[in-house]
Amino acid sequence: MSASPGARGDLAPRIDVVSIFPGYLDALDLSLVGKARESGLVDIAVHDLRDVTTDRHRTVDDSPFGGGAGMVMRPDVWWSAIEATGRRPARAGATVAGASTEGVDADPREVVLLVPTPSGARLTQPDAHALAREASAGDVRYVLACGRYEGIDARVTERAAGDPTIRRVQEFSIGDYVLNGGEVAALVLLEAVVRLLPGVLGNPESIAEESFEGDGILEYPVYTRPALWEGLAVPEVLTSGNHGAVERWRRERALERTARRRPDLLPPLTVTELSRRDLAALAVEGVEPGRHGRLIGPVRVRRAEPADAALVADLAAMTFPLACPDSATLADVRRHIAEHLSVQVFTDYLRDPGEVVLLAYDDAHAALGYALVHLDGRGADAPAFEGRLAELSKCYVLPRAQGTGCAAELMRAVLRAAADAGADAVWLGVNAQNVNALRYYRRHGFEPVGERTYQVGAAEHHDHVLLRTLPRGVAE
Ligand code: JB8
Repeated sequence: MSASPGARGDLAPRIDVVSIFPGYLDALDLSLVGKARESGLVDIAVHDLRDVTTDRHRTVDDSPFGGGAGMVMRPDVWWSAIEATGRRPARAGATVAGASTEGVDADPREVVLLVPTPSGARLTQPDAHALAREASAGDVRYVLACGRYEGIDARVTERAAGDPTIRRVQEFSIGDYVLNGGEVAALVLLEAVVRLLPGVLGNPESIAEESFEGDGILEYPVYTRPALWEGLAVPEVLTSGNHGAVERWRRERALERTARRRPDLLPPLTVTELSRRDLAALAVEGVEPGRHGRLIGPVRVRRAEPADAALVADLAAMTFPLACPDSATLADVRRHIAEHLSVQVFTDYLRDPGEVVLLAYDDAHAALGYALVHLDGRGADAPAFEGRLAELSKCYVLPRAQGTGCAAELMRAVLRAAADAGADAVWLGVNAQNVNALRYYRRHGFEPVGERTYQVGAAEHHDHVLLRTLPRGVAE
């Protein structure tokens, strides 16, 4: 039986790695990848780029056109090296690994050129699966081109992309940091892909349990003997023998970790694929389904900056109409937005040290809500109050974030900002028909103290005036 049943017979997945430091790739002799190579499950060859040079100094670089620091790798040298990998004969699978190459035809497979670079697209677990699947189909081989210095002359990938023997050029990055060259990134890609090749892992089921697999969340924490170590006990559920309870505990820890450490991984999870227990575990971390069924949170709040003016004006224009009573006309609402919620108006607020604009957001949504606090709240409609008064002029969240705890997070930040600025109380006006907003303010300690009229376009609306005192000298 062939170890790698490919479309072209028994060719093992092949990767040629080219580098000026082939020694970096010695690690490919070790461990799981080393064993996979020995048993013929994968055919990896490492080449020294300098082997294709013809000058006495074996030159691979030159100074950059347009000036600047450092050196650039020469396109002619790289192209020779890529072409040379095709003259290495294809090696069959497990049965003839390491056989003589004499009298064997050059490798017939199409090439995928893989180029590690900080400017490439981020390599993900789904990418690793796609490469492993493609590699085992048997009609493609890979060339991994490891650059150094300031990188490889850009015409190499351009030339490769236009070559009929090259299926694809894939420039990839392993993360947002800069290495001295592509070798370590190449090792990362190889390790991620080779372990997914058929027959490489002893127990392929173990893959499904790992981080980024299945629904793409982080893995739960793991424990082994001794059950008590350095005064630290293994979580009791794991020694209970109750498999259902173990499964639930692991799922909760995985969701908890993901919400805390990698909230960016949550958006693909939707309400339909989450159990009530899942949702409860996420709620503990401040993550709740929004109206659109996607998860929102953990919600963060920050001070908006002048650069956020357009973002805040958009939020204001989207949310204001929803807070108006049915009697408001579209023309009046539009006039109000144009006059009082424009980018210019918010730019002025954001530059004014007497105004605080807060933005609620989460990892996946640029903005979820905003609040505007006038630190000097002694305006015409202000209630009588002995002490320093701030006005909560605006406090809105997008409909999709309603019912997620976003508004509560925003209110906490509002009260903290007012208290930090020395206010003794915060007041606000709210449309008398906006029962949801009234309930929300009452829930956060605001009490009705009066009435006022509020102008929207040409129409006068009836507002309740609410007041909440702040605990003296405490920011929290
Ligand atoms: C020169 O950070 B990296 C990376 C850095 C590099 C080169 C390739 C990859 C070539 N510097 O992924």
